[in-house]
Amino acid sequence: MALVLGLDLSTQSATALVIDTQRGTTIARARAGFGPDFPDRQHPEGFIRGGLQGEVHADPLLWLDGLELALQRLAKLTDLALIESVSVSGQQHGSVYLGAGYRAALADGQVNTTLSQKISPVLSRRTSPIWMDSSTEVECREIAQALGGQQAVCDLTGSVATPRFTGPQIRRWAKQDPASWQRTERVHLVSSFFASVLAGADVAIDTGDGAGMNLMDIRRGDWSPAALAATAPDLARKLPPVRPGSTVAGNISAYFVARYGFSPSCKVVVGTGDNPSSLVGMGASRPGKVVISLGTSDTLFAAIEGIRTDSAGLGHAFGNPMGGSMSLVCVRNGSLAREAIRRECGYATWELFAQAVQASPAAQAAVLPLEETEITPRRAAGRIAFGKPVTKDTLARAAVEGQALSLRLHSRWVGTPTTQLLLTGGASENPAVAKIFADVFGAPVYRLAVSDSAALGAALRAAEAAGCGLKMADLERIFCAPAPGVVEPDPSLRQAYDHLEASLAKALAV
Ligand code: XUL
Repeated sequence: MALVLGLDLSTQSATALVIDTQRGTTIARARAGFGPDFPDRQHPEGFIRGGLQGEVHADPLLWLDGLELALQRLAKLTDLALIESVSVSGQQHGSVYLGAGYRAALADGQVNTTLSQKISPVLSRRTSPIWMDSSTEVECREIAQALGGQQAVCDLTGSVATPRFTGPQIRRWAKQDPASWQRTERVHLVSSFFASVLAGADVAIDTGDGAGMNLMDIRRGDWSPAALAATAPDLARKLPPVRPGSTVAGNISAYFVARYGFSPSCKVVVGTGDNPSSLVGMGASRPGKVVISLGTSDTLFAAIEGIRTDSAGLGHAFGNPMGGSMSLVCVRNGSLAREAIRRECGYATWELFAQAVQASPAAQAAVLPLEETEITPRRAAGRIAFGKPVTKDTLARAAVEGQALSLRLHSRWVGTPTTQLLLTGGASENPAVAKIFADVFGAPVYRLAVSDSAALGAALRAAEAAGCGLKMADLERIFCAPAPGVVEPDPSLRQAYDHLEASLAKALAV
């Protein structure tokens, strides 16, 4: 047996996935939902809405408690002493702020206090801004101005200054609360924070997640002194270093050995963001496949040769944890919007939703359901209808078609035709949704046999980096084989969807 563990700290849950690289099998999976498993904490969705000017934060102590619950559940399913290496996938852009004493808190191996009890006293900021936060328009403008305009920021960091990105978030807080900023000794991303917790010491940020900060020089794969200076005072000292995604950070900390029975020789590999991690977990870390992940946010991403950036400023270039770079398009109104439509239409289950979609005619009417302020395209909450009028009976189909068409339109800049689509995330299991994506993109849709691609990506990176003896290409072949049942596109719909995409572009005037 050669077991490795992948952890995914996402917006709504902590997932732990154990695979056996010798036998090529999944051994165990455990999850803790930040909302449902911790009702007393009163964050039913796992994050805190309704902050000032579009602030959306989360409680990092709840994340830590979620990790412990997922590990407790995992320990009932498999012997954690057999795990040889572990790595982390984390929701991107979210940041954790630590002050005096944080190194000792990370290293504290005592089991009489939990992780959240150890970390609570050393947080210099009680809550963590997350990717849903849109409060930093002003800071984005200031950063862009200091760096010579948005095009210059995009060329340097791979993205224009973007409200949810960590640099603008840091700037806003450093301006709001300079005293607490001064007391802050370390800023971590979600992925590097959890890798640090696991290792009991500061762990670097990888080039995949580091690129989601507007702070890293995308070509050099290291912090850009100019971007740091444009963001906040003293930032260089407060950030961990940047390292490639294949770096082994050290061994697991004494806490995890004593509390969960891990072996002291278990290796911790640097973490990465959930999208770069899914790129690996979907078997798409080399160019050729396009991945669409239908989760809280919907994202489209693909490994790319060289570096390409979106001059419209909506798409992003990130580091690929396996080397090179990846493109990313992120839509905020993903599963929460689909859920709102399902409730509004009165379909009690997703099966009924799927039946309604299948019963409506394709490529006629479409609507972009924006329950919240959207980032791609940048629009206030509301509905953008295009094509024929939408009725209550056609709304479910129209909404999914609208989402798919918007992703197609906003990923044109990537420049490579989609010949194979890999679909992941909760909604990808819905046959009606998968069929719409096949038809809209005009490409066959494959789904992965393992549903937790971000956690799987973390496990595969942990395996390769810690020397399991297999190369990533072999690991992908073994673990990322698509589930049986390809969903073929209907070529007769091609023209109708071309027209609908043109109508959407017109409605958005892009
Ligand atoms: C990507 C993004 C989201 C988060 C949460 O830029 O903001 O996909 O990573 O999943």
